[in-house]
Amino acid sequence: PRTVYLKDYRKPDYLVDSTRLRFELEPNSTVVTSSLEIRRNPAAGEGLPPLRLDGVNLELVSVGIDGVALGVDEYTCHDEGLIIPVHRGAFTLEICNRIDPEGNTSLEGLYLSNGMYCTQCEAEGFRKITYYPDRPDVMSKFTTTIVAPRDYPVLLSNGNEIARGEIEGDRHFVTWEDPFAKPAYLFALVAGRLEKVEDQFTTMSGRKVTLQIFTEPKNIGKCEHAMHSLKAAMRWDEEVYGREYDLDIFMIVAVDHFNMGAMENKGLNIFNSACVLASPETATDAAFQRIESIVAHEYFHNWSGNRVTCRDWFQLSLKEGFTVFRDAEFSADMNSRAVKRIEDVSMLRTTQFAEDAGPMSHPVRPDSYMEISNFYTLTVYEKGAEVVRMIHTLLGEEGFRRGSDLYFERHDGCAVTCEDFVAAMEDANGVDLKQFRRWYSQAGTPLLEISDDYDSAGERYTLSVRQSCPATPGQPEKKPFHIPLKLGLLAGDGSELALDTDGTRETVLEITEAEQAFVFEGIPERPLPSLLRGFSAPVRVRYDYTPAQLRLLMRADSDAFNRWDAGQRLAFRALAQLQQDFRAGVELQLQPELMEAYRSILQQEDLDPALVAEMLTLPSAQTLAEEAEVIDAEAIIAARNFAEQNLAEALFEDLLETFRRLDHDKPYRPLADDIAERRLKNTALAYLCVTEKEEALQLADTQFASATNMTDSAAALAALVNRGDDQRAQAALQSFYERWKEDDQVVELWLAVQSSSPKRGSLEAVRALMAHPAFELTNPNRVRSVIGAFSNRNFLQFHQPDGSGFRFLAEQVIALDKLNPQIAARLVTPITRWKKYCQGQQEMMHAALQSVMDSGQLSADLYEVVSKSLK
Ligand code: HT7
Ligand code: ZN
Repeated sequence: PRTVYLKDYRKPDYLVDSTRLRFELEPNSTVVTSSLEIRRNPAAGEGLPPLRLDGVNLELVSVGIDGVALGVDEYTCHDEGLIIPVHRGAFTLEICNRIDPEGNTSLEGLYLSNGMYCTQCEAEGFRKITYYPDRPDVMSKFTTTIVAPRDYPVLLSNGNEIARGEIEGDRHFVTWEDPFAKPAYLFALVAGRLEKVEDQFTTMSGRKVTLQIFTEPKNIGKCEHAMHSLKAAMRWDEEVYGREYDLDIFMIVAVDHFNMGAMENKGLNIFNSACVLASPETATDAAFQRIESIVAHEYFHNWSGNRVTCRDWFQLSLKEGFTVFRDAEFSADMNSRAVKRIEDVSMLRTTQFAEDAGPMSHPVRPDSYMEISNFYTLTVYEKGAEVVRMIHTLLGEEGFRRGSDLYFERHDGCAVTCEDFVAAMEDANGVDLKQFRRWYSQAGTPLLEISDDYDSAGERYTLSVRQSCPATPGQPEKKPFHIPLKLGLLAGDGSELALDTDGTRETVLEITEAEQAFVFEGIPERPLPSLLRGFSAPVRVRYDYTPAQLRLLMRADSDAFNRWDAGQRLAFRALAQLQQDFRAGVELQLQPELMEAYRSILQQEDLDPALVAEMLTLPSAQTLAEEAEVIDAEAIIAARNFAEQNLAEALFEDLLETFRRLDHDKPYRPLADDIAERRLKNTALAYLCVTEKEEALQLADTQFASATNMTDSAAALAALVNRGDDQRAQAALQSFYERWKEDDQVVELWLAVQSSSPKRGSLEAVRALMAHPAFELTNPNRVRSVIGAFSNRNFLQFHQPDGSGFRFLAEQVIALDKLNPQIAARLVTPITRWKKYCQGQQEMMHAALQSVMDSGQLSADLYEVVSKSLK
């Protein structure tokens, strides 16, 4: 596969003013007819170069210009598209081609999911539908006619319905017109036997918008939460960003086969069923919250992505980073702000930091790619959102809003760059973000090494900061970043010291140099710094806290995020010591300070229970692996199990008390307070069951038998599967499956609970699950629930010392690549990190990865990831 470079970007030679499409749907031979009004792009230069259209896996039927058919020698058709000589500055191009939706297992372009036709065009899927300039800077007005047998009663596309009728025989048609010019990646089509729920939203200017959610009939009872989330998101975007919805109708469709979470097609969002369907009986609190945030995310794209789109795919973070930031703020406003931040940062530190330190490390705005689908990454999305958050921190709420207003006003209807976004922020606020732009171009996670000095005679406190950033592929040297470091200073009694004569108690230091010192005057005692509050920048911070200082921060910091973070630091240290002792063959012992710190968390009844739950949770094995210089999987597992076991034993009575206090019968509501209580109760239950005491397992049994919502039911199931005897676990698994086998989302949960279980998710068990009728290699949700859960969340079983887990993953990736290259390229990630492992593991992982490379012709997706990781 060839590499595409950002530096090679050229404006499109031709523009497409209007796109008329007609689909005659048939499972194996859908006929697509297009009529494109094309003209030379005056901004692209002189002359009339040939027109180049993208097209992949298409059967060309005919090509015509202005009503005249072209002979086969009048154009060139090759594997990746069509080349047509041009003789006029403006013309209408007519193309007819055939496609095979049923044979399309890649889930890109037009495909069938359980008999329903649907599309996925981002990033480059439209070229699998018809020949077209498939690039985001070609924006066109689409009119789409869908013709299908009458037993596909629902026919949807973007925009507003403008015509429908019957066609001789048993067919009918519907025509849709989208008044907004859009790139082809936002095109969508759906056809099927679907039902809908409908509601209405009145926008801030008083327009009425029809809201519809379509699903297969059996799922129609699972749409209420998504509809509620959609209306909340629409209101929030009006209030916080002044953004109003622009069409008369907004539709969501749930599909079972989908490569990602959802897609923001104009006026017709398509969702992975798992990210939209929920009912209290079938979905956990985590699923409810995920749905709320994804529904909002896709809706927010209507402005940050659709009205203002990307010039090219290198700018992907322009829409994704900004939209993730917007959805995170929305979720924070709807739920607990601190807990949302903790969840997002833990995920970032574990997974994005690992990506940034691995073979696929790339800047938020990558410089090159072989396959763009590989760049829908944690870096582009999550780190991209952190970059936007830093701008927000530097400019403040109002300054940021001024910047976003200017950005939307300036670029409405255009395809633009990350540079345009930053420039709007600068221009609206009269600031210079020149150095800040390095966050877009330099990869890697910066490290801040912080030390301090206190001069008691002068009451002067000096904080010295040194920043560095490790080399990443293609970027050996890094220039200093512009880093906002939010901080406060605590007195010995935990109170917040004033940082200046105005009595300010929190400030944002702007770090711009490789080494820099900040002086605070009038500080009456040696302070304890609370650094990087709210995780104000995506960096690592090294500061030599004593355990007593960490305990003080845990107890007294006014910044809830840093209270949690102090606890994590304490746990990291204890776990690092345990790993070291394990390797040295020394008897393991848990530091009593950690035990006491955890006990005191449980006793703070005034804290948000969800925050208590987060604070009680030890860093995951994956997080410990990310933090380690060299990963020794065995030592990590031994240390973490030992710590968890000891905490559970020592705090048994406190945990029991917490569980009982929160174990009350309340009707289910997916609201923040109730979610928080369930979270703490189930965290306590999981700990209690770690002891495998009969008393604890009986609590899980009782909860499992009597739960009236999936959060409690799934938590009890996981406790029984992960702990205790086999008979009990099997009985729970069996009854759960019998009850829920008709429900796709619950079956996926059932599969994942087993494959991620250190105790029950052995490789043998995972292979057995793959042979279960519920497993389907062509369904990405099933693949993620079994193979993904095993290799990403079952640290113990995946890292078996004989390397069997790595070989299994390689084998599955090879098989999947033939069906769905995007999923194969994502799934292979765990074995691409081989360089960080200790020697034995490293060799086995490398061999597994090499076996993928040697297995024959790989897709471009998989080839890119594997070849870069083998280097
Ligand atoms: N913008 C959407 C991206 C997406 C996607 C990308 C590649 C392959 C399949 C895909 N499905 C959806 C999702 C989003 O960020 O909103
Ligand atoms: Zn998005």
